[in-house]
Amino acid sequence: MSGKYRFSFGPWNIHEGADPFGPTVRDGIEFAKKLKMYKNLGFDGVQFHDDDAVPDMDNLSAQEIVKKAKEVRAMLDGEGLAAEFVAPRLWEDARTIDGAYTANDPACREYAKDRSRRTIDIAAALETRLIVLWLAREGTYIREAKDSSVAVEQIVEAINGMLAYNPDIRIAIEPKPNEPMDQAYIPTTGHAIAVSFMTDAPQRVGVNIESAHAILAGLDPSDEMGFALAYNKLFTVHLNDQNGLKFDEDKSFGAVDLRRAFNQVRILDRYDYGAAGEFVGLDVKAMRTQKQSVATKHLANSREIFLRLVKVARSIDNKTVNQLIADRDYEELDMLIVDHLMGK
Ligand code: 3MF
Ligand code: MG
Repeated sequence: MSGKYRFSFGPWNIHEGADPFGPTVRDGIEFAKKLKMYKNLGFDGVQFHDDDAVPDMDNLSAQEIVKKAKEVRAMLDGEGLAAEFVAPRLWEDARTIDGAYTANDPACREYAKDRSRRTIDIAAALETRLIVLWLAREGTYIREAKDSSVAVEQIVEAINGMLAYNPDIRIAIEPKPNEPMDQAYIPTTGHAIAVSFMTDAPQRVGVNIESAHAILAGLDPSDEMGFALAYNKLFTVHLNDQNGLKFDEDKSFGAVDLRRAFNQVRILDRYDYGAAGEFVGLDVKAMRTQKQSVATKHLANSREIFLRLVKVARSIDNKTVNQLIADRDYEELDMLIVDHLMGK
C-alpha cells in the first residue's frame, strides 16, 4: 500500500456544457490548449477517442490518419504527456445508428470494424497499447429489433478481428447498462469478462470500470472492481460519481457518496492498482452552471478527493478492523469507518 498514482482524463472532460435540452454555455477550447492544461491540473495521461486525435478521420486515408496521429504524439511529447488509451467513436456516424458491431446491416458492421482498425493504427502512432471499447449502441430500444445471442457472437467476432489486426494491443471493454440505448448488451463487468473468455486471446481483453455505469446497473463500483481484480482484468478505471438512477451524470469523484468513493480507492490501493502502469482515469463533467474560467475544477477536485481518500484508506486502524470482523461486530465497524471518514 505505498503506490504513487498517475492520473488521466479525456479532452471531452473539458467541455462546453451542452445537454439534450440546451446549447453550449462555454466557449470551446482547442485541443492544443487543453493539452497545456493537463500538467497544471496534476495529470500525466490523455485518454483519446480516435477522432479526438484525428478529427474527420472517416474522410482521410489510412496513411493520412497515421501521419496526423504522429503529429499528435509529438504534441504529447512537447507537454511530457502519455496517451493512456484510444477508443473508437462508434456512436455518431450515420452508419452506427443501429449499432456498430451489432448493426443489422452488414455494410454498417463492416464500417465499424474498419473504423476500429484505424483506431488501432492511431493507438500505435500515439504509443499506447490500450484500446477502450464503450459499446454505446450495441443494444436495442425494443427487444425484437435484434437477436441478443447473435449480438454476443458479433461483438466477439469484432474483438477477435481487432486482436488479430495488431498482436500488441489490449482491449478494455467499458460496460454501461443503458443510455443511449434502452438496454445495452454488455451492461456489467461480469458480462464483459465473460465476453473476454469467448475471444481468441482472453488475457488481452479486460475492462474499464466506470463508477457511474456500475451505479446505473444497481451495482457497487468497488465490488465490480474487486471482481475484475480477481480475474486480473482491471485494465483501467473511469472514476466519477452518480446521484441515483437517472441520466449518466459524470459528477466529480466522491461528490455524491464519499463512502462509496472511499471503498473504490481502498480496493484499488489494497491491490496495488497502478503498479503495472495503469492510470487512475477520470470521466467527469463540469456542471453546466460553471463559468468558463473555473470549468476545470471538477478535474482537480476529483484528483484531490482521490488522493485524500488514499490517505484515509491507509490510516485506518486495521488491527481494530480485523478484531471487529473477528467479533462479527459490524455495527461497530460501521461506526469506525464513518468516524474515520469524518476525521476522528
Ligand atoms: C459514456 C462514457 C464515454 C466513454 C468514452 C471512452 C464519453 O458514458 O463513459 O465517455 O468513457 O467514450 O470510451
Ligand atoms: Mg466513461
